[in-house]
Amino acid sequence: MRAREFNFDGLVGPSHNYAGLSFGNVASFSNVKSASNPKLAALQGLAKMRALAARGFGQALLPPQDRPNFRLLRSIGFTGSDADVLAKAAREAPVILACAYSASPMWTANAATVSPSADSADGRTHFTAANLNNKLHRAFEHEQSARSLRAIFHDIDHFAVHEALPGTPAFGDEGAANHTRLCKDHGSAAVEMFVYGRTEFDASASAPRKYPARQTLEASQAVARLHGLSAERTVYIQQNPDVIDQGVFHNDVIAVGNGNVLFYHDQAFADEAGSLDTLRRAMAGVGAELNAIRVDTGAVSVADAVASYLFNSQLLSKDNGKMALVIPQECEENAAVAAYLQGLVASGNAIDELIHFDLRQSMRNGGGPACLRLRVALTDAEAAAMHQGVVMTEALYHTLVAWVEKHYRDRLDPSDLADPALAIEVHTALEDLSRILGLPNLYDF
Ligand code: SUG
Repeated sequence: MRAREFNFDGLVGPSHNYAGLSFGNVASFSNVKSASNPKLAALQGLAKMRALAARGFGQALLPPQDRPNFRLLRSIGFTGSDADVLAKAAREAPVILACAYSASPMWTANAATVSPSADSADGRTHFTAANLNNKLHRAFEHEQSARSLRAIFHDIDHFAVHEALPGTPAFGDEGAANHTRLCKDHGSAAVEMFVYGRTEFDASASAPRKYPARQTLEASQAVARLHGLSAERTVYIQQNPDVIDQGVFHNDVIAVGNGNVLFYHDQAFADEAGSLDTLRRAMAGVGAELNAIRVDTGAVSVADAVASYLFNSQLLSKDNGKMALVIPQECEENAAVAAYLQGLVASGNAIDELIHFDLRQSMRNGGGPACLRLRVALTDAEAAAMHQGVVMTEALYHTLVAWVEKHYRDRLDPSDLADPALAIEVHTALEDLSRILGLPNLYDF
């Protein structure tokens, strides 16, 4: 069946800030406590959505989440009015206050894992909200992620939204950031490739030593089971623990796939040859031939890949049968990466175009173009069955720009998180947003 891929970009929330919360994510750690610009961050994200929608790519958005998370703050003993809670948390536990305020749901590649109807046993599109249990500031996102997905994909004849896996280390799940579909075209059955960083119940398996491996094999297997994927079309690949220790905290920082193309760094996987071989054999079963575009360390080092986010790009299928690579501006500014990309586009292989965006505000927290989007391949009937108010149009773009201009600050310093007015501003903005998107029950407030 014909299907079209929609990218659901995370609309950056009004509390976007740099709190250095993600150990193992180089950018997050490097920019800790610098001032952020939430307004600019949201506008940069909207500009990307608008441009890709204007090009005819399926584009929609996922809304930001309510912040601060008062439930979290109250559950750990902060009491009194909202203002009291904020004042006490700012004084006694400023890092936890930053966690409660994080705008991290903007990185929707981590919202869920998605298996389109062509891949699942019951012919529905399946979503499993990711528990993100490796980081406190992300570990409570899944409740609203599941709620938002259910609000948008409410038709249970077409869609199934699963709750997050149990939030325990054995089931560390980071969603689509470690998941790729490889297929002939978006509407046909695909090989679903799950990349994991460690195995909970195999003490002999290798694992990173310095930074955490956020995704476990056990979590990937559980998601595949929930989605009713067939064993022959499901492949589990171990990420190279050494690159996790160099700042590759998700597979989408070192590899990206689309259609039959896997664009990857030669150090991405623990066993490169074995992984490709497994993929090739599984893909033969769906009548697709793997086009592996390998980037050698000699051309782009792991450090350059992490600094430029070359692989945290979007690979988008175009009508001419080729693909565009959507990259952050940092790729153009890195000499090795820029030279590599020139050669790639000239090579006559699948990627014939580069589209770059200034996403600096998100990048400074380790979030590039691919982090900012959740892919959902939908048939025409499924696309018609989802809530239409989140689909990016020129009109929605302008409405949201005006909404951002009205509600967002253009500077947030770490100390601003103690300002009780900020909590009220965020709340007011989200009330307004749920009306704009036509989703009155989007939030639990
Ligand atoms: O989980 N950064 C996010 C970036 C997520 C990127 N997503 C993908 N690669 N798909 C993370 O590390 C930083 C927040 C802070 O430090 O304030 C943060 O959460």
